[in-house]
Amino acid sequence: MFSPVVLGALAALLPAAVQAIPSSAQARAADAIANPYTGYTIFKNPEYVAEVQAAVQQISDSSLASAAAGVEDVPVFFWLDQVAKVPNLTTYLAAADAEAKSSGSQQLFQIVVYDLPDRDCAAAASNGEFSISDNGQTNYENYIDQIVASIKQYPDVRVVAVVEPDSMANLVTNLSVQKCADAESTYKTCVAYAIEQLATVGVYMYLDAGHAGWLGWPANLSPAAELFAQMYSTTGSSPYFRGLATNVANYNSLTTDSPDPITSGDSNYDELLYIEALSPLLVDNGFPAQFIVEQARSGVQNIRSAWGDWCNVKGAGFGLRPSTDTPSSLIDSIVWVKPGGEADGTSNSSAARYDYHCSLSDALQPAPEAGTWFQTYFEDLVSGANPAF
Ligand code: RCB
Repeated sequence: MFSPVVLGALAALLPAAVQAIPSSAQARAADAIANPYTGYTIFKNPEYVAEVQAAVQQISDSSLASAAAGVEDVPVFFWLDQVAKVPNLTTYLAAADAEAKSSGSQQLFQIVVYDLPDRDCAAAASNGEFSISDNGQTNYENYIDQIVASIKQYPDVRVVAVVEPDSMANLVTNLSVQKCADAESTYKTCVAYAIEQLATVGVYMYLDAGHAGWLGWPANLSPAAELFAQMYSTTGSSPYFRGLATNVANYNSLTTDSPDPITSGDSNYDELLYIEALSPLLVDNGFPAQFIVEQARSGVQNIRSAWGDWCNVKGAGFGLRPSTDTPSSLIDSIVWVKPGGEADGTSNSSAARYDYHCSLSDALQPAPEAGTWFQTYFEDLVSGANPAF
């Protein structure tokens, strides 16, 4: 261990942004330039564990049931998709803190910050609880403040967050959709608020960056890099804003030798190629981003009719397990963000949040509301798991 004097001398060498870390996070400041996953055990999201346990009980085939039970051991992010879930976060952080104290191994908890007003502006299935026209920005700031207050109570539990899936990607490609154009400035203000506030309690953040088949198209790369770098600089270039998350809730492979036919025309046909293409553009714009990559449902490829299909895709299987053993130094970890088995959206065309993608021929039907348990889909993910459970 370094003495305080040596630490002080080291601190003088750190960039101003690192030195500017607020007091509650100071103890961990020296770690902020390293992979946040290194040296930590991921505390499993108790809600997903409970969902999987209940699902296993419903499976009569004993070999499928025992394979399904293996899913319980995989750490999956906790989605804070409503402000009412923040008290659960506090409960889980308390449990993680207790686990760290009893086991002696440092614990890390993974969350998704996902409650922007007019959320999911180009689709319907995941519309959220806040709207811009009805106090949305204030409600969102209150939501963030509650998360910050919760995390502040457990300074020894490290928190990693995926920030606002789809939000920035929609601002890159969907400003022709009125709801997205109307939300542009609010999204930026709210996401900046989230990043600045979560940095004060030492949360390591990865802003969502869509996937290879969205922002990885060559024409989308530069505008995406500029937007991400703008978010980085306007929020103070904090070391806690570690980088970007890709493939969240999507199905792309991390690497492949045989590109899926739907990727035809995009030289960035897998997530690693997308990251390697985006990274230098980010660096040119002043954002030395690191990445995490979702692989929860990427075990089976060549199952989609079009790359833009994202809802309950039939034939999907659980994919690579979370690991810091990754194919690139740009990638901090392979992660499971989407709780596989929870639906992406309902196929009921009369539901308020119906999105036509959920009735396409490559979508499993009938499907329940987004976020609710979809037992047959879960069982298919287990059957198709690659690697197998
Ligand atoms: C979201 O949907 C799709 O990407 C690109 O244009 C092309 N070419 C849902 O809304 C994503 O794949 C578009 O620029 C350009 O040369 C969320 O609810 C799809 O994933 C690009 O914008 C050139 O041949 C859901 O949570 C995304 C488009 C050429 C999320 O997905 C959708 O955009 C892409 O085509 C061809 C989960 O990931 C949003 O509009 C489609 O291939 C295409």
